[in-house]
Amino acid sequence: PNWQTAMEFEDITYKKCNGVARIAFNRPDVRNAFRPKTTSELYKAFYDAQEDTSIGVVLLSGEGPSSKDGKWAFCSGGDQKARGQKGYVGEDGYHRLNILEVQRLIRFMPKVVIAVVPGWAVGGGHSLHVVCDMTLASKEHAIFKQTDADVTSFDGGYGSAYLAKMVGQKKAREIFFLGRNYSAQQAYEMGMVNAVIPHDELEDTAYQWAQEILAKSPTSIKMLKFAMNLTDDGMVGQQVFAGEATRLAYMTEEAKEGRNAFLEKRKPDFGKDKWIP
Ligand code: 1HA
Repeated sequence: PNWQTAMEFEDITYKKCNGVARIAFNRPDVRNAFRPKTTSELYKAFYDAQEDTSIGVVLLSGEGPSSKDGKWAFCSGGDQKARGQKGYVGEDGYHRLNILEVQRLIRFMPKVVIAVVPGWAVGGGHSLHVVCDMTLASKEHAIFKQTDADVTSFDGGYGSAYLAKMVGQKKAREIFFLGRNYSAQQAYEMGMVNAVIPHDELEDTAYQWAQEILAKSPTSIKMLKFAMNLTDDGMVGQQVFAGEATRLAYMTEEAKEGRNAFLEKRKPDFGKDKWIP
């Protein structure tokens, strides 16, 4: 793919090509840990991808390898050096947990987000792969690990509770309570990885998966994503799904009549035989 830079950032890269956006952490020397600057940039890139009508699939990955030791990372979670007394401190001095806003954008955006994991997916980085719609992992280098309980910065939302829906309660509790390393193959067998891909083919495979999705009907993909989210997201899930039902209703004759009648200050006439079974 002929990736073109979409926006310049410091902590991430953001590129686009043929309907696919690629957002990648770009702090390989700290295993792609995120600081508040990183999460703000992520939010801007994801929001741009959401609003761009030519984009249907977003790949989230990590640049690498590290210049220090050649190791790969997807993301190692919150930057522990940026952690103050009340949370992760931004350049403005405020303590933020805005990775959760990024998670919500990934979860609620009407496009498919694929985690492309070339190496470590740890702590809040592990939670990000969990919240993505699908995960592709490097056969040789991907390692999945939950350290939240080592550093007292725990994800009690999607990172844990949704993970349990994905891999089952016993496995999710093992992942969080023991914090062991799991290979791409083990993660695949647990049901939290869609495919284990040779490292050299990972990026091309992700692009290929994206192109397959892009050949589908956009409305179907969006409605299916929101349908599969619905029950786990409670009333918000219903709101997101129902919003799209409202949008479809706007496209009917009834909706036109309702709006026109109001604007023309008359009673609406929806017709006598429109109560379709
Ligand atoms: O869960 C949440 C949240 C939940 C709700 C709301 C907000 C949340 C916000 C954040 C989080 C979290 O992400 S909590 C979990 C935070 N992350 C960690 O505890 C992982 C820490 N890192 C590690 O365990 C390991 O580094 C590693 C398993 C990812 C990789 O190990 P490895 O290959 O042995 O490399 P290592 O030598 O440890 O690391 C390489 C360099 O990267 C080191 O720096 P150097 O000694 O070269 O100066 C290391 O300090 C740095 N580094 C790695 N991870 C982080 C990091 N520096 C800062 N923060 C990191 N997370």
